[in-house]
Amino acid sequence: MTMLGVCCAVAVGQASVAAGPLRLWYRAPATVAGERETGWSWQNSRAWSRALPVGNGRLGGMVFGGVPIERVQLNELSLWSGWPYDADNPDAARVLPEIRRLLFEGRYADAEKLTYEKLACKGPGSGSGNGAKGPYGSYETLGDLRIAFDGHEQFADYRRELDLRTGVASVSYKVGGATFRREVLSSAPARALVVRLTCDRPRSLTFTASLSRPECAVVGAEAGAALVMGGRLSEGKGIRYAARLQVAPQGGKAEATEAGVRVTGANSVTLILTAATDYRTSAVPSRVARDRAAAASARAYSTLRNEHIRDHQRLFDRVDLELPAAETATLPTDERLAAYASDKPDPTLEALYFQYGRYLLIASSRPGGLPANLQGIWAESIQTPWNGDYHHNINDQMNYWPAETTNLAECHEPFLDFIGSLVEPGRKTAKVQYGLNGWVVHTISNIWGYTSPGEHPSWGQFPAAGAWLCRHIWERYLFGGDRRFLARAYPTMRECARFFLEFLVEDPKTGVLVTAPSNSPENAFKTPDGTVASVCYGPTMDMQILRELFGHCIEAAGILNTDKEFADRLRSARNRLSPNKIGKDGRLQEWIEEFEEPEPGHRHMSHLYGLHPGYEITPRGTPELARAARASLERRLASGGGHTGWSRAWVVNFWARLEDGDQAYSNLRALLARSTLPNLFDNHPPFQIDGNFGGTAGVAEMLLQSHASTRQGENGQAIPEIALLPALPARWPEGSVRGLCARGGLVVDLSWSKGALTTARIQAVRSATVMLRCGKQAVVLDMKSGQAAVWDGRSAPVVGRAETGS
Ligand code: FUC
Repeated sequence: MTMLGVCCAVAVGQASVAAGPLRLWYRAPATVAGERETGWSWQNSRAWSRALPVGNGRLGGMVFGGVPIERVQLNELSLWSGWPYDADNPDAARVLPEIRRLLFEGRYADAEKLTYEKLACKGPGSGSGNGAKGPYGSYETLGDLRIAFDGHEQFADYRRELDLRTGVASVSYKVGGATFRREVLSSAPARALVVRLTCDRPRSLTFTASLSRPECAVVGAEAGAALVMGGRLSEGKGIRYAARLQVAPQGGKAEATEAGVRVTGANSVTLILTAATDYRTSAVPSRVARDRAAAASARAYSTLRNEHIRDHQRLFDRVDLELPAAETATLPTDERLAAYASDKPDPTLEALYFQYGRYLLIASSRPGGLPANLQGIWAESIQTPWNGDYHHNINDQMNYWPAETTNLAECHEPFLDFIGSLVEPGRKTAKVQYGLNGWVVHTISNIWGYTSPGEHPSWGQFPAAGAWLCRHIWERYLFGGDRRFLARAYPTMRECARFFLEFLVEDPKTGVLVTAPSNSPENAFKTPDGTVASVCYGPTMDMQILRELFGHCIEAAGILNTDKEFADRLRSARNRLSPNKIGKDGRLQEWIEEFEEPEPGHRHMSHLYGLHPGYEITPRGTPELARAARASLERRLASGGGHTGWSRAWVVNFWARLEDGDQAYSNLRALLARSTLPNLFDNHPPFQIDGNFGGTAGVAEMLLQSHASTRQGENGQAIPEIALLPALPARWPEGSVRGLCARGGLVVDLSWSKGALTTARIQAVRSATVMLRCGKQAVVLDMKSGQAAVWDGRSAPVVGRAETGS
């Protein structure tokens, strides 16, 4: 190992060769003959799974590219039915000791029965994922913009695409020798969705544009070729919303009636769509939509387009990934995916999928907004599957796995804000449900501050959810190093830890501290008397999560120079938490006892949390546990695990952390081949966006890791380890990546050839001492803020002043 100082200037920012085309494209519109639109259904239509998403973090559009009728299905991220309601159960705290006694006596079925009767939420909860008409509510479609073109029944030379580099969806086709072109974008700076229609033959654009929604919608026409749609959800008790369409033709005429805006004989047309709700604001939605439309309409389309692209590229262009091209790379995306599923290699499709996850995060999660939900911001019907809510037992956390590592820290913010917003309702839930201080949230939340347990304890009694969410605060701090952010967010972590200090209870048999009652998401076990139960105490995942939360709080208190006594209490509780256990068969145990599993291939692999996203199990730091985690993973997969999209994506991350690139790769392949829809949306089924984000995170994890540390020197100082290409698969012998982020404030560019690192460039945004690791080689670098290092994985690295820009 070598310790290096500054010796020269190092050029950075020139690692990547030209990037491959980052486009999804198709030869046919996203329509399926004879299929009815869903309106209310839990499923998305097949056509919708072919449409292409645009979004500005708030306003989403699914572009079908239809001819003669274009349909852009619309969403606004705060458009939820339901309302805030008190679901905390006043009976719960009283029965808590009894439930615990039953659990500790091994009477799991009885404990579960009592939990169902007395500890579950009051009222309908999430309505088993059918909450649209109840208080829990559902994320809902905003409706549809339709553009019906006159005389376009016959068309030729059709193509539609989504360009990930610009965030512009486009459609082109010919009718009778004239070429028609559409572009659709959702602009963050303009806060509007914009459709641009052109034709190379003058006065050829004649169409009717209309707005509709399956329910709760009144549509009216206004002067200036505008349509306004609005209403109030939940039978007049819920949210108010408005959408506005403003149509500006160049040449020709436009006139609005309730049936739509009729445009005749235009040369080109710009349609501006804006929307707003009164969620947490007193502003009137129709006025907000009108003001935004007025501001956007005052700008030329070319200006709107340029501003949108600049804004999008500021985020998107931070990362490039180059992988070997394949023959099928030139095919339309649906055909390419089909070829891939029939075993054709296509690494650039994997790179496209990686970048698509980044695209989707940029389009669905922007500062000031709500976080990306189960479907990001794209949902076709009134009753979105699982209410399109926030599930905190894997799903919304997975949404944000790629945020920091793939250089999109800003996109993490809505999630961090959302976590903070749970503290107040969660404090009440802690008091009512358990009679305790601090705050708690369970498996699910809506936008109304729902923190109570779910209606079925088998999945809904997961009190460690908030502690899992808190790791995102700590991760933000590790990547960003912003002490002020930590000071602001620390109380959320501390109050969460406070709850657990009080909630933890001693297992009378062993004296360890455990959570009770809880579940190991959403798995079941066979109790000693043969019945199947889910409610348990001290599941491995809870213990891993709490070791982490307490550790992070202790560190944060040290950094902020506060709460010394509290940190001491956390330290002693942490040491008493039930440890990871390895079962007789060599697997990591999921529960405190070695139970038989009725479903050994269960999609959740919660006890592997310590391997990923946690840090406590690493191949070099805890080899025995890493072997046990591997054995658990192998058994899960051999029994059919990884069958939902997000589950498969998690498996990619597990293998990456186990530094097995080929296994990570074959599961990435399975994710694309078996759990991906024609528009590259993840297919749970149905569509659920977590798998997209988990897949993107998995690819980043294969190329760069920064969660582990090595102890060095006489006093065993922990040095963060930056692992370069820790899980590079044989199928990616050549390649390069630019702009990935490592904890500690490092930005990393890598290129490799014949499966070996050729150059790594590491820029330090903050001063840091780190160990670079590549295979068996390791060097310690002492880097100052603004410096860069170049290393080939063999010789001594060169550290110098970073010369950014090539
Ligand atoms: C979790 C998972 C399900 C689904 C739901 C939205 O509860 O167990 O598979 O993803 O969230």
